[in-house]
Amino acid sequence: MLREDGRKFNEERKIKITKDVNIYAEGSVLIEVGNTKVICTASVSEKVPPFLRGTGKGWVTAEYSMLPRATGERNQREASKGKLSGRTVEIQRLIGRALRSAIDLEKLGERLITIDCDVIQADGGTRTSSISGGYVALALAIKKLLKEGILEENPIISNVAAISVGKLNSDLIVDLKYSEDSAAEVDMNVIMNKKGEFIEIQGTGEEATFSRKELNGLLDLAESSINRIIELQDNIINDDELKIFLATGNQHKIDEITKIFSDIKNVKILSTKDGISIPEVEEDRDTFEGNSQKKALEIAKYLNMIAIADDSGLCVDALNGEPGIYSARYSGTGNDLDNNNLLIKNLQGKNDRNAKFVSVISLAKPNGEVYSFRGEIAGKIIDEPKGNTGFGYDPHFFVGEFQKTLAELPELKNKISHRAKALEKLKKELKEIL
Ligand code: ITT
Repeated sequence: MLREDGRKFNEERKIKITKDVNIYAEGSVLIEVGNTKVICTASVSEKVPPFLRGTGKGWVTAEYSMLPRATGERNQREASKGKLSGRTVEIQRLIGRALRSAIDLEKLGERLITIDCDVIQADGGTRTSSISGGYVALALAIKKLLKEGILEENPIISNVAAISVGKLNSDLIVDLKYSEDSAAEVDMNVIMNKKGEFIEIQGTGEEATFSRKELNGLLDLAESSINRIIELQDNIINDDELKIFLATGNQHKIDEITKIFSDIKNVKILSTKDGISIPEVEEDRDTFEGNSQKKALEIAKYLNMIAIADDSGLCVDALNGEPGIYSARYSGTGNDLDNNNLLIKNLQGKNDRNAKFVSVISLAKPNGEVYSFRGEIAGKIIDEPKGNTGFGYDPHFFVGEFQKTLAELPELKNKISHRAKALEKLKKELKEIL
């Protein structure tokens, strides 16, 4: 069944959220759901309603209105009537309740956030669009308060989004435009959070009824659609984050580097774990620097995104610096256990066990600029493996200062390792480079 605008039953209209549409409000968006357009602003005030004064708790409230020509025929402004309609009061209470559930009011502290939702064009779903857009405005305002240090702790509990569902000509459909809404037998607004919990369901049969089975079907439609809206909300809220792709196929490196980077604000590390696939880069240079730069540059150009790569390895004194840049392929199988066995075999009868791990991290921009940072850690190779964390040669790499191998130092490794040291240097320069 195709609907009058060609959509499938489970397809919401095209949703576009444009942020920062108002230079004064702490958070603002224009949300467009098909032809429905709503401006949502979030305004922060240090004054709370009287019932909260002195409690340390904050409040989130909402106001809703429609511009006179938001509809096919001009509506008189409620201001000129001097009275809010019952519909307006009901809708703004709903928006306020929904958005309050997104926030830990204690953590917000004694301040008031007012979400104003002004419909500039209505084609059904204005209250649900106000909630989905209002949440983004609210989250942007909170982000600003955190950035300015006015809030120390993030009070957001969860995204909140809403969509309409209904029954039209006995079919269950999602996101009703006005013409569908006015003909629908059943009409329902569903508000949910990111945890998949319901905040409110308003469902009515209009001269019709609906079965339990249909109710379940409607909620399923709403849930899928809300999940998509929440993903969109997050993309908009976080799109000032600089995305850096971590060009490695080594899952351990991804874990270590992502952790070490996690304290940098406004940078999001993406990797193959985010479903982005990258081509294999041949490591044919004869230094860590050369291979590291090659990996970063090729992937930065391929993805048209800033990329970082790590080329690392173990250099053992008694083996003239081997396995070095060949560390991953030392035994030829690419398997950690085989590499370790070969290393210990080649060290038999040798007393000098001094070794170092080297990591060269390179950051490359798609325009070909590249920056490299080297980190090293000294240790000794022991014959018997110890510990079961980390990867590669870690169980044989004994760190004198801690009398343990790197595989026995899960927390500490990310502070003392060659990789951590190279990344610390990169972090210091990051602002300058970008
Ligand atoms: P990518 O090239 O895809 O990043 P890779 O594992 O092939 O992954 P390298 O070419 O840089 O990476 O080889 C690094 C090898 O050096 C790695 O496979 C280990 O054998 C060893 N190595 C590097 N860092 C290590 C660490 O922190 N602990 C243990 N072994 C490490």
